[in-house]
Amino acid sequence: VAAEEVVVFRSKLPDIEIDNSMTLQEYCFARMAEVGARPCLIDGQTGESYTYAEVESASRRAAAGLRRMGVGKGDVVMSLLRNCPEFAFSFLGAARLGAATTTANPFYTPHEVHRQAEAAGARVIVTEACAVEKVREFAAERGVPVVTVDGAFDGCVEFREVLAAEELDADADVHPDDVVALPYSSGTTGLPKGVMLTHRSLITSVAQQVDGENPNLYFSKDDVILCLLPLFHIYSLNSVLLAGLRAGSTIVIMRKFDLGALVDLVRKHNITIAPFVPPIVVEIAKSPRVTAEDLASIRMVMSGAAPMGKDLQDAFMAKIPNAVLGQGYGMTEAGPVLAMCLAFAKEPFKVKSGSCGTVVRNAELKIVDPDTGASLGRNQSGEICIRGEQIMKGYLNDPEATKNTIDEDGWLHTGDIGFVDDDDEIFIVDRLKEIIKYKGFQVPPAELEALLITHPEIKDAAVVSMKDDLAGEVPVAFIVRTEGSEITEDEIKKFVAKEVVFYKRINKVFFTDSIPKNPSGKILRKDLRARLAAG
Ligand code: AYL
Repeated sequence: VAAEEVVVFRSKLPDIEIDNSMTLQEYCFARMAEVGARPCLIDGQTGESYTYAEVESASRRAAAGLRRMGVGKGDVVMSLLRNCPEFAFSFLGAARLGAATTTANPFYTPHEVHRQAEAAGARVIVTEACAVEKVREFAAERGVPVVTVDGAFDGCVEFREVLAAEELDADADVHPDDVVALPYSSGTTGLPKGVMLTHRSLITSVAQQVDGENPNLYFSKDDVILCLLPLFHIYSLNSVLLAGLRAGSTIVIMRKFDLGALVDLVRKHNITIAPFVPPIVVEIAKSPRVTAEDLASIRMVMSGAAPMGKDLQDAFMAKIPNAVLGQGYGMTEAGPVLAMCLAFAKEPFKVKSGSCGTVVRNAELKIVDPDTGASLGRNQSGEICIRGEQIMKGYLNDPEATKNTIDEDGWLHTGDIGFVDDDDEIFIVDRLKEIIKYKGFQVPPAELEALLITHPEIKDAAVVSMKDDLAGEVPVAFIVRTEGSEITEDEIKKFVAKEVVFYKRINKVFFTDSIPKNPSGKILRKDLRARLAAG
Protein backbone atom coordinates (compact mmCIF):
# COMPACT_ATOMS: atom_id res chain seq x y z
CA VAL A 1 0.00 0.00 0.00
CA ALA A 2 1.41 3.39 -1.00
CA ALA A 3 2.14 5.85 1.78
CA GLU A 4 -0.84 8.16 1.20
CA GLU A 5 -3.29 5.48 0.18
CA VAL A 6 -5.99 4.74 2.73
CA VAL A 7 -7.64 1.33 2.79
CA VAL A 8 -11.19 1.96 4.03
CA PHE A 9 -13.32 -0.89 5.34
CA ARG A 10 -17.10 -0.60 5.22
CA SER A 11 -20.15 -2.58 6.20
CA LYS A 12 -21.45 -5.31 3.95
CA LEU A 13 -24.85 -3.62 4.34
CA PRO A 14 -25.58 -0.59 2.14
CA ASP A 15 -25.62 2.88 3.70
CA ILE A 16 -29.05 4.16 4.70
CA GLU A 17 -30.73 7.55 4.94
CA ILE A 18 -30.36 8.76 8.55
CA ASP A 19 -32.36 11.80 9.63
CA ASN A 20 -30.10 12.98 12.42
CA SER A 21 -31.31 16.58 12.34
CA MET A 22 -34.12 15.90 14.82
CA THR A 23 -33.76 15.51 18.57
CA LEU A 24 -32.90 12.19 20.18
CA GLN A 25 -36.26 12.01 21.96
CA GLU A 26 -38.17 12.67 18.72
CA TYR A 27 -36.12 9.97 17.03
CA CYS A 28 -36.72 7.41 19.80
CA PHE A 29 -40.45 8.07 19.93
CA ALA A 30 -40.96 8.47 16.17
CA ARG A 31 -43.19 5.38 16.00
CA MET A 32 -45.50 6.47 18.83
CA ALA A 33 -48.69 6.19 16.72
CA GLU A 34 -47.89 2.55 16.15
CA VAL A 35 -46.49 1.53 19.56
CA GLY A 36 -48.15 3.96 22.03
CA ALA A 37 -50.23 1.32 23.78
CA ARG A 38 -47.53 -1.36 23.80
CA PRO A 39 -45.36 -2.15 26.82
CA CYS A 40 -42.15 -0.11 26.78
CA LEU A 41 -40.47 -0.49 30.19
CA ILE A 42 -41.09 -3.22 32.74
CA ASP A 43 -39.52 -2.94 36.18
CA GLY A 44 -38.30 -6.50 36.73
CA GLN A 45 -38.28 -6.13 40.48
CA THR A 46 -41.81 -4.75 41.01
CA GLY A 47 -43.42 -6.02 37.81
CA GLU A 48 -44.68 -2.50 37.13
CA SER A 49 -45.14 -1.87 33.42
CA TYR A 50 -45.17 1.39 31.43
CA THR A 51 -46.49 1.71 27.88
CA TYR A 52 -44.70 3.79 25.26
CA ALA A 53 -47.28 6.56 25.73
CA GLU A 54 -46.70 6.49 29.50
CA VAL A 55 -42.92 6.67 29.12
CA GLU A 56 -43.25 9.60 26.75
CA SER A 57 -45.60 11.38 29.15
CA ALA A 58 -43.30 10.68 32.11
CA SER A 59 -40.39 12.16 30.18
CA ARG A 60 -42.41 15.34 29.47
CA ARG A 61 -43.35 15.63 33.14
CA ALA A 62 -39.79 14.94 34.26
CA ALA A 63 -38.70 17.74 31.89
CA ALA A 64 -41.14 20.20 33.45
CA GLY A 65 -40.15 19.09 36.95
CA LEU A 66 -36.44 19.47 36.21
CA ARG A 67 -37.05 22.89 34.67
CA ARG A 68 -38.76 23.96 37.89
CA MET A 69 -35.57 22.98 39.69
CA GLY A 70 -33.58 25.31 37.46
CA VAL A 71 -32.39 23.00 34.68
CA GLY A 72 -32.22 24.64 31.27
CA LYS A 73 -30.52 24.43 27.92
CA GLY A 74 -26.82 23.55 28.12
CA ASP A 75 -27.09 22.39 31.74
CA VAL A 76 -26.00 19.03 33.08
CA VAL A 77 -28.04 16.61 35.19
CA MET A 78 -26.12 13.91 37.02
CA SER A 79 -27.71 10.49 37.08
CA LEU A 80 -26.35 8.27 39.83
CA LEU A 81 -28.66 5.28 39.58
CA ARG A 82 -28.86 1.56 39.33
CA ASN A 83 -31.20 0.46 36.55
CA CYS A 84 -34.75 1.72 37.07
CA PRO A 85 -37.51 3.29 34.93
CA GLU A 86 -36.71 6.71 36.42
CA PHE A 87 -33.31 6.56 34.72
CA ALA A 88 -35.13 6.73 31.37
CA PHE A 89 -37.64 9.38 32.49
CA SER A 90 -34.88 11.62 33.78
CA PHE A 91 -32.55 11.11 30.79
CA LEU A 92 -35.27 11.82 28.23
CA GLY A 93 -36.67 14.67 30.34
CA ALA A 94 -33.28 16.40 30.47
CA ALA A 95 -32.94 15.89 26.69
CA ARG A 96 -36.23 17.75 26.15
CA LEU A 97 -34.78 20.75 27.98
CA GLY A 98 -31.65 20.73 25.85
CA ALA A 99 -29.72 19.55 28.91
CA ALA A 100 -27.22 16.69 29.01
CA THR A 101 -27.09 13.79 31.45
CA THR A 102 -23.79 12.73 32.96
CA THR A 103 -24.08 9.15 34.16
CA ALA A 104 -22.07 7.68 37.01
CA ASN A 105 -21.91 4.47 39.00
CA PRO A 106 -23.93 4.69 42.27
CA PHE A 107 -21.30 2.47 43.87
CA TYR A 108 -18.61 5.07 43.29
CA THR A 109 -17.02 6.46 46.46
CA PRO A 110 -17.94 10.01 47.54
CA HIS A 111 -14.56 11.13 46.20
CA GLU A 112 -15.23 9.67 42.72
CA VAL A 113 -18.75 11.09 42.55
CA HIS A 114 -17.64 14.50 43.72
CA ARG A 115 -14.92 14.69 41.08
CA GLN A 116 -17.29 13.87 38.21
CA ALA A 117 -20.13 16.06 39.49
CA GLU A 118 -17.73 18.98 39.73
CA ALA A 119 -16.01 18.42 36.36
CA ALA A 120 -19.34 18.05 34.58
CA GLY A 121 -20.90 21.00 36.40
CA ALA A 122 -23.95 19.04 37.60
CA ARG A 123 -26.97 21.28 38.32
CA VAL A 124 -29.22 18.54 39.73
CA ILE A 125 -28.36 15.03 40.95
CA VAL A 126 -30.85 12.19 40.52
CA THR A 127 -29.99 9.28 42.79
CA GLU A 128 -31.25 6.64 45.23
CA ALA A 129 -30.96 5.57 48.84
CA CYS A 130 -27.64 3.74 48.49
CA ALA A 131 -25.87 6.85 47.17
CA VAL A 132 -27.59 9.81 48.85
CA GLU A 133 -24.92 10.29 51.51
CA LYS A 134 -22.20 10.32 48.86
CA VAL A 135 -23.51 13.48 47.24
CA ARG A 136 -24.52 15.43 50.33
CA GLU A 137 -21.29 17.39 50.59
CA PHE A 138 -21.14 18.35 46.92
CA ALA A 139 -24.84 19.27 46.91
CA ALA A 140 -24.52 21.43 50.02
CA GLU A 141 -21.40 23.20 48.76
CA ARG A 142 -22.98 24.03 45.42
CA GLY A 143 -26.62 24.38 46.40
CA VAL A 144 -27.44 21.54 44.01
CA PRO A 145 -30.81 19.83 44.55
CA VAL A 146 -30.74 16.06 45.09
CA VAL A 147 -33.62 13.95 43.78
CA THR A 148 -34.25 10.42 45.06
CA VAL A 149 -36.19 7.75 43.19
CA ASP A 150 -36.80 5.38 46.11
CA GLY A 151 -38.23 7.24 49.04
CA ALA A 152 -37.95 10.43 51.05
CA PHE A 153 -34.65 11.61 52.51
CA ASP A 154 -33.85 14.60 54.57
CA GLY A 155 -33.29 17.59 52.33
CA CYS A 156 -33.96 15.67 49.10
CA VAL A 157 -36.76 15.94 46.57
CA GLU A 158 -38.65 12.78 45.70
CA PHE A 159 -38.75 11.85 42.02
CA ARG A 160 -42.52 11.45 42.47
CA GLU A 161 -42.71 15.20 43.04
CA VAL A 162 -40.60 15.92 39.95
CA LEU A 163 -43.07 13.82 37.96
CA ALA A 164 -46.04 15.61 39.52
CA ALA A 165 -45.46 18.57 37.22
CA GLU A 166 -47.70 19.28 34.23
CA GLU A 167 -46.18 17.99 30.99
CA LEU A 168 -43.68 20.34 29.41
CA ASP A 169 -45.61 22.27 26.73
CA ALA A 170 -42.83 22.24 24.14
CA ASP A 171 -39.28 20.87 24.00
CA ALA A 172 -36.44 23.37 24.03
CA ASP A 173 -35.01 24.45 20.73
CA VAL A 174 -32.21 21.92 20.43
CA HIS A 175 -29.46 21.88 17.81
CA PRO A 176 -28.30 18.47 16.53
CA ASP A 177 -24.80 19.25 17.80
CA ASP A 178 -25.95 19.96 21.35
CA VAL A 179 -24.70 17.48 23.94
CA VAL A 180 -27.29 15.07 25.31
CA ALA A 181 -25.13 12.47 27.10
CA LEU A 182 -21.89 13.09 28.97
CA PRO A 183 -20.45 9.75 30.09
CA TYR A 184 -16.93 9.77 31.56
CA SER A 185 -14.14 7.78 29.99
CA SER A 186 -10.37 7.90 30.18
CA GLY A 187 -10.06 7.04 26.47
CA THR A 188 -6.58 6.14 25.32
CA THR A 189 -4.72 7.82 28.18
CA GLY A 190 -4.95 9.75 31.43
CA LEU A 191 -7.82 10.54 33.77
CA PRO A 192 -11.56 10.17 33.03
CA LYS A 193 -12.90 12.93 30.78
CA GLY A 194 -16.43 13.99 29.83
CA VAL A 195 -17.33 12.48 26.45
CA MET A 196 -19.66 14.85 24.59
CA LEU A 197 -22.23 12.77 22.73
CA THR A 198 -24.70 14.89 20.81
CA HIS A 199 -28.23 14.29 19.56
CA ARG A 200 -26.69 13.79 16.13
CA SER A 201 -24.11 11.25 17.28
CA LEU A 202 -26.51 9.11 19.29
CA ILE A 203 -29.22 9.12 16.60
CA THR A 204 -26.60 8.12 14.04
CA SER A 205 -25.23 5.36 16.26
CA VAL A 206 -28.65 3.89 17.06
CA ALA A 207 -29.71 4.13 13.40
CA GLN A 208 -26.53 2.33 12.30
CA GLN A 209 -27.63 -0.55 14.50
CA VAL A 210 -31.41 -0.88 14.27
CA ASP A 211 -32.62 1.13 11.26
CA GLY A 212 -32.92 0.26 7.57
CA GLU A 213 -34.66 -2.45 5.62
CA ASN A 214 -32.10 -4.94 6.81
CA PRO A 215 -31.04 -3.67 10.24
CA ASN A 216 -27.59 -4.80 11.38
CA LEU A 217 -29.05 -5.41 14.84
CA TYR A 218 -32.59 -6.59 14.29
CA PHE A 219 -34.86 -5.60 17.20
CA SER A 220 -38.61 -5.68 16.53
CA LYS A 221 -41.81 -4.64 18.32
CA ASP A 222 -42.22 -8.22 19.41
CA ASP A 223 -38.84 -8.43 21.08
CA VAL A 224 -38.39 -8.35 24.83
CA ILE A 225 -34.93 -7.08 25.75
CA LEU A 226 -33.25 -7.74 29.07
CA CYS A 227 -31.74 -4.57 30.50
CA LEU A 228 -29.35 -6.01 33.04
CA LEU A 229 -26.18 -4.14 32.11
CA PRO A 230 -25.94 -0.82 33.91
CA LEU A 231 -27.58 2.09 32.11
CA PHE A 232 -24.90 4.43 33.45
CA HIS A 233 -22.55 2.68 31.01
CA ILE A 234 -22.87 3.64 27.35
CA TYR A 235 -23.28 0.03 26.13
CA SER A 236 -26.61 -0.34 27.90
CA LEU A 237 -27.75 3.26 27.42
CA ASN A 238 -27.18 3.08 23.65
CA SER A 239 -27.60 -0.52 22.50
CA VAL A 240 -30.29 -1.51 25.00
CA LEU A 241 -32.37 1.51 26.03
CA LEU A 242 -32.16 3.84 23.03
CA ALA A 243 -32.02 1.07 20.42
CA GLY A 244 -34.89 -0.75 22.16
CA LEU A 245 -37.04 2.41 22.26
CA ARG A 246 -36.38 3.17 18.60
CA ALA A 247 -37.41 -0.35 17.62
CA GLY A 248 -40.56 -0.30 19.77
CA SER A 249 -39.42 -3.34 21.76
CA THR A 250 -40.23 -4.08 25.40
CA ILE A 251 -37.36 -3.46 27.81
CA VAL A 252 -37.26 -5.43 31.06
CA ILE A 253 -35.18 -3.63 33.66
CA MET A 254 -33.08 -5.60 36.12
CA ARG A 255 -31.44 -3.75 38.98
CA LYS A 256 -28.78 -6.19 40.03
CA PHE A 257 -27.15 -9.28 38.56
CA ASP A 258 -28.14 -12.61 40.03
CA LEU A 259 -28.31 -15.82 38.00
CA GLY A 260 -31.49 -17.12 39.67
CA ALA A 261 -33.34 -13.83 39.25
CA LEU A 262 -32.15 -13.64 35.65
CA VAL A 263 -33.61 -17.04 34.81
CA ASP A 264 -36.88 -16.09 36.53
CA LEU A 265 -37.16 -12.90 34.49
CA VAL A 266 -36.34 -14.67 31.23
CA ARG A 267 -39.08 -17.23 31.89
CA LYS A 268 -41.64 -14.75 33.19
CA HIS A 269 -41.32 -12.19 30.40
CA ASN A 270 -40.19 -14.49 27.57
CA ILE A 271 -37.04 -12.47 27.03
CA THR A 272 -35.88 -12.72 23.41
CA ILE A 273 -32.74 -10.54 23.46
CA ALA A 274 -30.00 -10.78 26.08
CA PRO A 275 -27.24 -8.15 26.00
CA PHE A 276 -24.36 -9.39 28.18
CA VAL A 277 -20.68 -8.84 28.89
CA PRO A 278 -18.15 -11.72 28.76
CA PRO A 279 -18.10 -12.45 32.55
CA ILE A 280 -21.86 -13.06 32.50
CA VAL A 281 -21.49 -15.30 29.46
CA VAL A 282 -18.83 -17.25 31.41
CA GLU A 283 -21.06 -17.61 34.43
CA ILE A 284 -24.00 -18.91 32.42
CA ALA A 285 -21.81 -21.24 30.37
CA LYS A 286 -20.36 -22.72 33.57
CA SER A 287 -23.47 -22.89 35.73
CA PRO A 288 -25.06 -26.33 35.93
CA ARG A 289 -28.16 -24.59 37.37
CA VAL A 290 -28.97 -22.84 34.12
CA THR A 291 -30.38 -25.15 31.47
CA ALA A 292 -31.13 -24.67 27.78
CA GLU A 293 -34.79 -24.87 28.69
CA ASP A 294 -34.47 -21.95 31.11
CA LEU A 295 -33.24 -19.78 28.28
CA ALA A 296 -35.43 -21.20 25.52
CA SER A 297 -37.15 -17.90 24.67
CA ILE A 298 -33.86 -16.11 23.95
CA ARG A 299 -33.08 -15.76 20.24
CA MET A 300 -30.11 -13.39 20.44
CA VAL A 301 -27.25 -13.02 22.92
CA MET A 302 -25.02 -9.98 22.54
CA SER A 303 -21.63 -9.60 24.17
CA GLY A 304 -19.43 -6.52 24.23
CA ALA A 305 -17.24 -4.12 26.19
CA ALA A 306 -14.46 -6.69 26.66
CA PRO A 307 -12.90 -9.52 24.66
CA MET A 308 -14.69 -12.84 24.27
CA GLY A 309 -12.54 -15.60 22.84
CA LYS A 310 -13.62 -18.34 20.47
CA ASP A 311 -13.53 -21.05 23.18
CA LEU A 312 -15.95 -19.20 25.43
CA GLN A 313 -18.21 -18.36 22.53
CA ASP A 314 -18.31 -22.01 21.44
CA ALA A 315 -18.96 -23.28 24.99
CA PHE A 316 -21.85 -20.87 25.41
CA MET A 317 -23.41 -21.68 22.02
CA ALA A 318 -23.42 -25.35 22.94
CA LYS A 319 -25.60 -24.37 25.87
CA ILE A 320 -28.23 -22.36 23.94
CA PRO A 321 -28.16 -23.92 20.50
CA ASN A 322 -31.20 -22.03 19.27
CA ALA A 323 -29.87 -18.53 19.90
CA VAL A 324 -27.35 -16.52 17.90
CA LEU A 325 -24.43 -15.33 19.96
CA GLY A 326 -22.27 -12.53 18.66
CA GLN A 327 -20.36 -9.45 19.66
CA GLY A 328 -20.63 -5.73 19.43
CA TYR A 329 -17.48 -3.64 19.64
CA GLY A 330 -17.72 -0.17 21.07
CA MET A 331 -15.83 2.62 22.75
CA THR A 332 -17.58 5.44 24.62
CA GLU A 333 -15.87 8.09 22.44
CA ALA A 334 -16.92 6.34 19.22
CA GLY A 335 -20.57 7.01 19.86
CA PRO A 336 -20.10 4.15 21.00
CA VAL A 337 -20.59 1.34 18.46
CA LEU A 338 -17.88 0.66 15.85
CA ALA A 339 -18.81 -2.85 14.86
CA MET A 340 -21.70 -5.23 15.23
CA CYS A 341 -22.12 -8.92 14.52
CA LEU A 342 -23.83 -9.39 11.13
CA ALA A 343 -25.52 -12.59 12.33
CA PHE A 344 -27.80 -10.20 14.26
CA ALA A 345 -29.11 -8.70 11.00
CA LYS A 346 -32.70 -9.24 9.88
CA GLU A 347 -31.27 -11.16 6.93
CA PRO A 348 -28.28 -12.57 8.77
CA PHE A 349 -24.81 -13.30 7.47
CA LYS A 350 -22.62 -16.22 8.46
CA VAL A 351 -19.98 -15.08 10.94
CA LYS A 352 -17.01 -16.52 12.76
CA SER A 353 -16.72 -17.25 16.44
CA GLY A 354 -14.40 -14.82 18.24
CA SER A 355 -14.99 -11.94 15.83
CA CYS A 356 -16.25 -8.70 17.32
CA GLY A 357 -18.38 -7.84 14.31
CA THR A 358 -18.18 -5.87 11.08
CA VAL A 359 -17.97 -2.08 10.96
CA VAL A 360 -21.44 -0.50 11.16
CA ARG A 361 -23.01 1.05 8.05
CA ASN A 362 -22.66 4.81 7.29
CA ALA A 363 -19.15 4.71 8.73
CA GLU A 364 -15.55 4.16 7.65
CA LEU A 365 -12.98 2.05 9.44
CA LYS A 366 -9.27 1.81 8.84
CA ILE A 367 -6.33 -0.01 10.39
CA VAL A 368 -3.09 1.91 10.79
CA ASP A 369 0.45 0.96 11.69
CA PRO A 370 0.85 2.46 15.18
CA ASP A 371 4.45 3.46 14.49
CA THR A 372 4.21 4.94 11.00
CA GLY A 373 0.51 5.76 10.72
CA ALA A 374 0.40 3.95 7.39
CA SER A 375 -2.92 2.43 6.40
CA LEU A 376 -2.86 -1.38 6.43
CA GLY A 377 -4.73 -3.91 4.31
CA ARG A 378 -6.68 -7.02 5.27
CA ASN A 379 -5.32 -9.48 7.83
CA GLN A 380 -2.70 -7.03 9.05
CA SER A 381 -2.93 -5.92 12.67
CA GLY A 382 -2.78 -2.27 13.60
CA GLU A 383 -4.66 0.45 15.43
CA ILE A 384 -8.39 0.53 14.67
CA CYS A 385 -9.68 3.97 13.60
CA ILE A 386 -13.26 5.00 12.85
CA ARG A 387 -14.91 7.94 11.08
CA GLY A 388 -18.56 8.97 10.87
CA GLU A 389 -21.23 11.22 12.30
CA GLN A 390 -21.70 8.95 15.32
CA ILE A 391 -18.40 9.74 17.01
CA MET A 392 -18.15 12.16 19.94
CA LYS A 393 -17.99 15.90 19.49
CA GLY A 394 -14.95 15.90 21.76
CA TYR A 395 -13.96 15.81 25.42
CA LEU A 396 -15.55 18.43 27.65
CA ASN A 397 -13.16 21.33 28.29
CA ASP A 398 -10.19 19.38 26.96
CA PRO A 399 -9.30 20.34 23.37
CA GLU A 400 -5.82 18.87 23.80
CA ALA A 401 -7.13 15.37 24.63
CA THR A 402 -9.71 15.72 21.85
CA LYS A 403 -6.97 16.53 19.33
CA ASN A 404 -4.98 13.51 20.44
CA THR A 405 -7.95 11.21 19.85
CA ILE A 406 -9.65 12.62 16.72
CA ASP A 407 -7.16 13.63 14.02
CA GLU A 408 -7.49 16.46 11.49
CA ASP A 409 -9.18 14.18 8.98
CA GLY A 410 -11.86 13.20 11.47
CA TRP A 411 -10.50 9.73 12.30
CA LEU A 412 -10.99 8.64 15.88
CA HIS A 413 -8.08 6.52 17.13
CA THR A 414 -9.31 3.76 19.44
CA GLY A 415 -6.06 2.52 20.97
CA ASP A 416 -7.23 -1.02 20.12
CA ILE A 417 -5.11 -3.31 17.96
CA GLY A 418 -6.91 -5.56 15.53
CA PHE A 419 -7.37 -6.62 11.93
CA VAL A 420 -10.11 -7.03 9.34
CA ASP A 421 -10.23 -10.46 7.71
CA ASP A 422 -11.24 -11.53 4.20
CA ASP A 423 -14.92 -11.55 5.17
CA ASP A 424 -14.86 -8.03 6.67
CA GLU A 425 -14.92 -9.38 10.20
CA ILE A 426 -12.91 -7.56 12.86
CA PHE A 427 -10.73 -9.33 15.39
CA ILE A 428 -9.20 -7.44 18.30
CA VAL A 429 -5.85 -8.86 19.32
CA ASP A 430 -4.32 -6.36 21.73
CA ARG A 431 -4.65 -2.95 23.30
CA LEU A 432 -2.27 -0.06 22.71
CA LYS A 433 -3.88 2.14 25.33
CA GLU A 434 -3.34 1.90 29.07
CA ILE A 435 -6.95 1.34 30.17
CA ILE A 436 -7.63 -1.82 32.22
CA LYS A 437 -11.00 -3.55 31.76
CA TYR A 438 -12.45 -5.28 34.81
CA LYS A 439 -15.56 -7.15 33.60
CA GLY A 440 -15.98 -4.44 30.96
CA PHE A 441 -15.66 -1.58 33.48
CA GLN A 442 -12.92 0.97 32.91
CA VAL A 443 -10.06 1.14 35.40
CA PRO A 444 -7.82 4.09 34.49
CA PRO A 445 -4.24 3.42 35.67
CA ALA A 446 -3.47 7.15 35.76
CA GLU A 447 -6.18 7.67 38.36
CA LEU A 448 -4.78 4.96 40.64
CA GLU A 449 -1.20 6.18 40.16
CA ALA A 450 -2.20 9.73 41.10
CA LEU A 451 -3.86 8.38 44.22
CA LEU A 452 -0.97 6.09 45.18
CA ILE A 453 1.66 8.82 45.07
CA THR A 454 -0.35 10.93 47.51
CA HIS A 455 0.68 8.36 50.17
CA PRO A 456 3.64 9.72 52.15
CA GLU A 457 5.43 6.37 52.04
CA ILE A 458 5.10 5.90 48.28
CA LYS A 459 7.78 7.53 46.18
CA ASP A 460 6.59 6.35 42.77
CA ALA A 461 3.94 4.05 41.36
CA ALA A 462 2.75 2.45 38.15
CA VAL A 463 -0.44 0.48 37.57
CA VAL A 464 -0.87 -2.07 34.80
CA SER A 465 -3.31 -4.84 33.95
CA MET A 466 -2.90 -8.49 34.81
CA LYS A 467 -4.97 -11.29 33.23
CA ASP A 468 -7.64 -12.71 35.49
CA ASP A 469 -9.93 -15.68 34.87
CA LEU A 470 -12.97 -14.09 36.47
CA ALA A 471 -12.71 -10.40 35.66
CA GLY A 472 -10.72 -10.58 32.43
CA GLU A 473 -8.17 -8.12 33.77
CA VAL A 474 -7.35 -6.66 37.18
CA PRO A 475 -5.13 -3.71 38.15
CA VAL A 476 -1.79 -4.46 39.82
CA ALA A 477 0.69 -1.88 41.14
CA PHE A 478 4.45 -1.53 40.97
CA ILE A 479 5.53 0.54 43.97
CA VAL A 480 8.72 2.35 44.91
CA ARG A 481 8.71 2.95 48.68
CA THR A 482 10.24 6.06 50.20
CA GLU A 483 13.55 5.51 51.97
CA GLY A 484 13.14 3.59 55.21
CA SER A 485 9.46 2.81 54.58
CA GLU A 486 8.25 -0.69 55.30
CA ILE A 487 4.69 -0.18 54.11
CA THR A 488 3.14 -3.53 53.21
CA GLU A 489 1.13 -4.80 50.26
CA ASP A 490 -1.91 -5.03 52.47
CA GLU A 491 -1.64 -1.45 53.72
CA ILE A 492 -1.36 -0.17 50.16
CA LYS A 493 -4.38 -2.19 49.03
CA LYS A 494 -6.44 -0.86 51.93
CA PHE A 495 -5.37 2.70 51.27
CA VAL A 496 -6.64 2.46 47.68
CA ALA A 497 -9.79 0.50 48.56
CA LYS A 498 -11.02 3.36 50.75
CA GLU A 499 -11.01 5.79 47.84
CA VAL A 500 -12.26 3.83 44.84
CA VAL A 501 -15.18 1.69 43.65
CA PHE A 502 -14.63 -2.07 44.15
CA TYR A 503 -13.45 -2.87 40.62
CA LYS A 504 -10.59 -0.37 40.76
CA ARG A 505 -9.02 -2.04 43.82
CA ILE A 506 -5.40 -3.08 43.49
CA ASN A 507 -5.18 -6.83 43.18
CA LYS A 508 -1.45 -7.24 43.78
CA VAL A 509 1.52 -5.09 44.74
CA PHE A 510 5.06 -5.56 43.46
CA PHE A 511 7.79 -3.58 45.22
CA THR A 512 10.53 -2.34 42.94
CA ASP A 513 13.50 0.07 42.96
CA SER A 514 12.34 2.23 40.11
CA ILE A 515 9.56 2.64 37.55
CA PRO A 516 10.80 2.33 33.96
CA LYS A 517 10.07 5.54 32.03
CA ASN A 518 10.94 7.02 28.65
CA PRO A 519 12.96 10.27 28.47
CA SER A 520 9.80 12.40 28.63
CA GLY A 521 8.67 10.68 31.82
CA LYS A 522 6.04 8.38 30.34
CA ILE A 523 5.71 5.07 32.16
CA LEU A 524 6.87 2.14 30.03
CA ARG A 525 3.88 -0.07 30.74
CA LYS A 526 4.93 -2.65 28.18
CA ASP A 527 8.10 -3.33 30.19
CA LEU A 528 6.09 -3.77 33.36
CA ARG A 529 3.61 -6.09 31.68
CA ALA A 530 6.54 -8.10 30.33
CA ARG A 531 7.83 -8.42 33.91
CA LEU A 532 4.44 -9.81 34.94
CA ALA A 533 4.44 -12.28 32.09
CA ALA A 534 7.93 -13.43 33.04
CA GLY A 535 6.60 -14.15 36.55
P1 AYL B 1 -15.67 1.65 26.91
N1 AYL B 1 -14.01 -7.09 22.23
C1 AYL B 1 -12.85 -6.66 22.78
N2 AYL B 1 -12.70 -5.49 23.40
C2 AYL B 1 -13.77 -4.67 23.43
C3 AYL B 1 -15.02 -5.03 22.85
C4 AYL B 1 -15.11 -6.31 22.24
N3 AYL B 1 -16.23 -6.78 21.70
N4 AYL B 1 -15.88 -4.01 23.05
C5 AYL B 1 -15.20 -3.05 23.72
N5 AYL B 1 -13.94 -3.45 23.96
C6 AYL B 1 -12.87 -2.71 24.66
O1 AYL B 1 -15.38 3.02 26.44
C7 AYL B 1 -11.97 -2.00 23.67
O2 AYL B 1 -10.67 -1.95 24.21
O3 AYL B 1 -16.89 1.23 26.03
C8 AYL B 1 -12.60 -0.62 23.62
O4 AYL B 1 -11.75 0.39 23.14
O5 AYL B 1 -15.93 1.44 28.36
C9 AYL B 1 -12.97 -0.41 25.05
O6 AYL B 1 -13.46 -1.70 25.47
C10 AYL B 1 -14.01 0.66 25.22
O7 AYL B 1 -14.49 0.69 26.51
C11 AYL B 1 -22.18 -2.16 22.23
C12 AYL B 1 -21.14 -3.01 22.49
C13 AYL B 1 -21.04 -0.42 23.40
C14 AYL B 1 -20.04 -2.58 23.18
C15 AYL B 1 -19.99 -1.28 23.64
C16 AYL B 1 -18.76 -0.96 24.36
C17 AYL B 1 -18.77 0.17 25.26
C18 AYL B 1 -17.49 0.06 26.09
C19 AYL B 1 -22.14 -0.84 22.69
O8 AYL B 1 -23.25 -2.59 21.54
